[in-house]
Amino acid sequence: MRAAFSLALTLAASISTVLAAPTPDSTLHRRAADKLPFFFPESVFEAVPPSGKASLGKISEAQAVKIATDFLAAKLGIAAADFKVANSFTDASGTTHVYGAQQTNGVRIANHQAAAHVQNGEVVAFSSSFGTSQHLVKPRIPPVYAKLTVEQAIAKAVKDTGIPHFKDFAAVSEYVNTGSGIVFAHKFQLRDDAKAQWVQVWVDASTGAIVHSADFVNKASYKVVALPNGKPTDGFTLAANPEDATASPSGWSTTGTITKGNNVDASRQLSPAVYGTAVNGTFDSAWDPASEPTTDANVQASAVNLFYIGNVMHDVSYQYGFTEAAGNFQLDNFGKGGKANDAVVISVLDPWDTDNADFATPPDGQQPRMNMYRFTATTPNRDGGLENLIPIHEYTHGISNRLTGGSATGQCLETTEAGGMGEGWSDFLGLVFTAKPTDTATQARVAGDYVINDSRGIRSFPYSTDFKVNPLKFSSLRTRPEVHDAGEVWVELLWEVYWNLVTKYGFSANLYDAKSTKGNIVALQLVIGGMMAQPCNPTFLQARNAILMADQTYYGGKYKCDIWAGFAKRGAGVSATQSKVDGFDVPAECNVAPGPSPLVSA
Ligand SMILES: *[C@@H]1O[C@H](CO)[C@@H](O)[C@H](O)[C@H]1NC(C)=O
Ligand SMILES: *[C@@H]1O[C@H](CO)[C@@H](O)[C@H](O)[C@H]1NC(C)=O
Ligand SMILES: [Ca+2]
Ligand SMILES: [Ca+2]
Ligand SMILES: [Zn+2]
Repeated sequence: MRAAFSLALTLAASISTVLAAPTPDSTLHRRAADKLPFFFPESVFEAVPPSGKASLGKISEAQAVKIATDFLAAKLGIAAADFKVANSFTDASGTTHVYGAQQTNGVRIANHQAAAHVQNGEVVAFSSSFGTSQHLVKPRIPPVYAKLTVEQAIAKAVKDTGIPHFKDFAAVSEYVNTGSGIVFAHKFQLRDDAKAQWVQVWVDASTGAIVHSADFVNKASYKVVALPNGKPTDGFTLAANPEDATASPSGWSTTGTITKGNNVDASRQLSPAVYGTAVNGTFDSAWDPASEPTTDANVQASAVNLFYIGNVMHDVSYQYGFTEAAGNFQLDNFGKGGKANDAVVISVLDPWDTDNADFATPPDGQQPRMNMYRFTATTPNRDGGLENLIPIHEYTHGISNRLTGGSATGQCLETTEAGGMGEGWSDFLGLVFTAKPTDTATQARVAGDYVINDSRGIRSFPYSTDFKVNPLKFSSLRTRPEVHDAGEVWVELLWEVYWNLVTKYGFSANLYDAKSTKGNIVALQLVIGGMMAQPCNPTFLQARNAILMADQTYYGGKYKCDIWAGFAKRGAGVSATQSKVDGFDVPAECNVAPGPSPLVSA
């Protein structure tokens, strides 16, 4: 379904946001920079001039692979059987790319890599890290002989590095060129999720020394409106190495140079597409508030910020159960279940609309699309992609749509109440992700105030547990048939629950730690857990009950009365009815301190 952020410009209250000063708090991960040996012989890369006799007939990929391997064997002075193809594919131009490595005695030499590229039946270019005239020394290749077993090598490497063995990857024995000769080695992986370290090592099978390594964790920094900040006017700061190794084991950017990766593909969709770019691992940006959003520098700032927000949403929601198997958004699922090939496409400053944003969520395995538009209330215009609550709102549509009724169907938030909650969850996560430790329950939290340059924002009321700031109750649904209007009611119900939990159990700035028992973390887990349990097209009261069920399954019912009290304060208590009659009561066992009605009407 397609869900829009929408401008509901019914402004009833005039309360300004009270924003806390930006805090230096960080939810980022830092990893020990272990310096492991790495050696890779210098590669040569050569174009091969066309012979002028190229066949124009179409050849099969298998034929192209044979042409490539025959060429490489001749060029590198090895038998064709001593080049082992690792993978090949044919691109849209009809060029077949063939990649592989040297092997001897049936054993691969890990860092003797070569590739050839075939078009019209001819090699047009090749590269190699061994065997050419520029690789002066032809190293002696020792026999296949291991003094140490794989187990002994693993034990030694774990002890030397302090990183646990990663058992999902079976050990393989390979030759490796160390720069001072070729050794026979055992190859395996070490991984420490908690510290976000994941390396592949080659251990000399005679000496037990680590002789070569590959670091799978990409290091990159992003100059963005770093969460929990919400607006470009809060400033752009460098989020250093924010990628979560559990949720994103191959990192965020596939190449490390553009805003395209396993979870998110963020570009301005011109032809060719304009991606945010990185130099030396830094996705820098120089946002200029005095220029239109479409200048090169401002498009870069937007693409980088949207790539960051989309990936944070992926990584954080993963901790709460929006995983591959649950139907999340990834290009590659690493064999962990669910359907792949559905990274979120983010259209930066999409030209087709203004003053809005939207997110289309097809079933698992099909790519969702987030369109971010320009807002036109000001000169220069403003970019929705820079007010973090807006892309968080949009991404959350993806989460709620996939999780409700299962990931195979995208038709479970269609009725007014269900669609309203869809909008509500989206604003709610926007508030949760931009919450600061100094926030208070009665503070007015506003959505969309930056993009329209109006401190009242785009909803009817600011969100607050104070009835004088936000008077909405369950029964308000009767007069709020539009989904965003209905959604505001749902946010208020959730916001009361959230603050009951935060007031009692505290606040954690680290949203990645889903096991924490701090109130905001518990609230997020209950809400996401509820999405998984609720029926297709739930009513408000059914969704409330699903949250109570999630409390039972995740926490053994620990927060039951905090949840009931929150819903009951705004009329969705025990005796609330489907015809939207308020009920301000909680179950008898939660009535520890009977007092006046909790409703203080404004
Ligand atoms: C990138 O790194 C190289 C090598 O360290 C350096 O020469 C270059 O100036 C750097 N570029 C930027 C933009 O930082
Ligand atoms: C935003 O609103 C303020 C206060 O109304 C006004 O002074 C300012 O010029 C506006 N900014 C833009 C860019 O329109
Ligand atoms: Ca998926
Ligand atoms: Ca669904
Ligand atoms: Zn929406």
